[in-house]
Amino acid sequence: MAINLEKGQRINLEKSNGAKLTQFCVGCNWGAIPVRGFLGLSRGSKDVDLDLSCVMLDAQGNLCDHIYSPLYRNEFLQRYGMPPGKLDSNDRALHHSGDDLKGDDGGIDDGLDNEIITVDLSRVHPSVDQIFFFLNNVGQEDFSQIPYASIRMYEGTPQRVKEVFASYNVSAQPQYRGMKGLIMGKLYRRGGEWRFSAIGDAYPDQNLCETIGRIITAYK
Ligand SMILES: [Ca+2]
Ligand SMILES: [Ca+2]
Repeated sequence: MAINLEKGQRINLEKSNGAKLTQFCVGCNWGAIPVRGFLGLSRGSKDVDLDLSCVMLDAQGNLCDHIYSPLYRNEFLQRYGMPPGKLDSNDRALHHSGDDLKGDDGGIDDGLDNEIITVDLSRVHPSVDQIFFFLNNVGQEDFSQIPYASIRMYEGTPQRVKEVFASYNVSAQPQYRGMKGLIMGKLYRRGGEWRFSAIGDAYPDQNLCETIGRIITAYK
């Protein structure tokens, strides 16, 4: 049974059969906003560009690696002192499937995640102590306007979900009005083992650099 994550919940990465979860996907599935015209007839949909990203901190809370879209302009990133975007962690333990700019067409759930980060905890560099996963909305909308958006951890591949370990629903709720950045949760080391903490804090951040700054200052 998949765990329905709740804000603040901490879980160890142990499956129901007692085995440890070490290779898995963190995926985000979301829909474009359906646009209705005259008499409620469908007029297509408005694209929604969410970005699933992660940053790695060392034991001192310093930023030591990152994964976010290479489509972010360097001039923009440099203003915040952030390096260029990339889809692989330096240790190759984490890989991003690529920037989806639209969401599911017509807001019709295809059941597949639009952006996925694959994780192999056995390959994470020893200096990485925490890995924060977060979501930013690049467009004008806030999370309350998106028909559905959820984040889940599962075994399998980006194309084929084998077993969902945990999931977290992040959209279409009144408390997300005005919110454009969501710190989903973090993987962290404790006593030589990896654990996961569901953070679930939403903020009116205008871009991912604001969210990264927030993680470094307030969550380390
Ligand atoms: Ca995106
Ligand atoms: Ca989808």
